[in-house]
Amino acid sequence: MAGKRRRLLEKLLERRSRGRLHFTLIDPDKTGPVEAGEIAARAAEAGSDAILVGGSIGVTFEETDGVVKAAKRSGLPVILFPGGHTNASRHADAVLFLTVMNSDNPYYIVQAQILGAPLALKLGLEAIPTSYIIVGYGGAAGFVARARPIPYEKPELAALHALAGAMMGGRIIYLEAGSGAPKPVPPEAVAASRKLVDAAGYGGEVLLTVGGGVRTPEAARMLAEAGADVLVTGTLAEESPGKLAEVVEAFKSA
Ligand code: 1GP
Repeated sequence: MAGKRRRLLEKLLERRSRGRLHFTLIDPDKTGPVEAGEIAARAAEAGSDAILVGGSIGVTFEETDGVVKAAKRSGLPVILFPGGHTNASRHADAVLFLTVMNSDNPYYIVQAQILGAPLALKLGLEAIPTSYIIVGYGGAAGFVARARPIPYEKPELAALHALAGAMMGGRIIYLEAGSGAPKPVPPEAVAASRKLVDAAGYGGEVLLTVGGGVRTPEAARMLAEAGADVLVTGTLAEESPGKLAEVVEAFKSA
């Protein structure tokens, strides 16, 4: 039985049982509320299932609040994707309560969570346990979180992180290439993670999520075929909004 604390997660898992999901990421440091509202509306039209709000650098409370409120008007659930414990807003539905599995810095492994927990409680945010795994390029997220990114050509290492993430209670297992990555997480890393997580019996309980550098329907299709449950795109909605629907469709229909 889904408790109050797991409302959105249960809804997403239930929706996943009927088909793959797509999330659109908006960074409040780069995008103001007006544009965020437009992006979220376009994302809803394109078939996105949720809006993620967050960024690695320079995001203020006010910016987060403004973007979350604007994104809510799309009717989609809005989930915080925090770069640190201060990225919070009471207007969001939930927060990816994430640990950076391959960080060297205790702040990103457990301290941000300890400092963020009372904020999530006070603001009434559902905390979705998330195992965040940075692969290859890593972008600002990888640099700021002091990750040791998993090499592109080592899918078995990504899979071990994914399995450990599921065993540690992660419900979103998030393979991240970094925003603007020159190439996405390799499908081999997704496939190896899918195989191991399923073999260990976590299949229906976790959402294997992948993001960073996905710009084409072909890339989206390959990640779907490799076994991803959720695709996240950010840059696409800002830079080539016309392509967003195509990418979402390719991912969902593969
Ligand atoms: C979400 O960081 C990504 O996982 C977003 O990446 O901006 O490259 O789509 P893009």
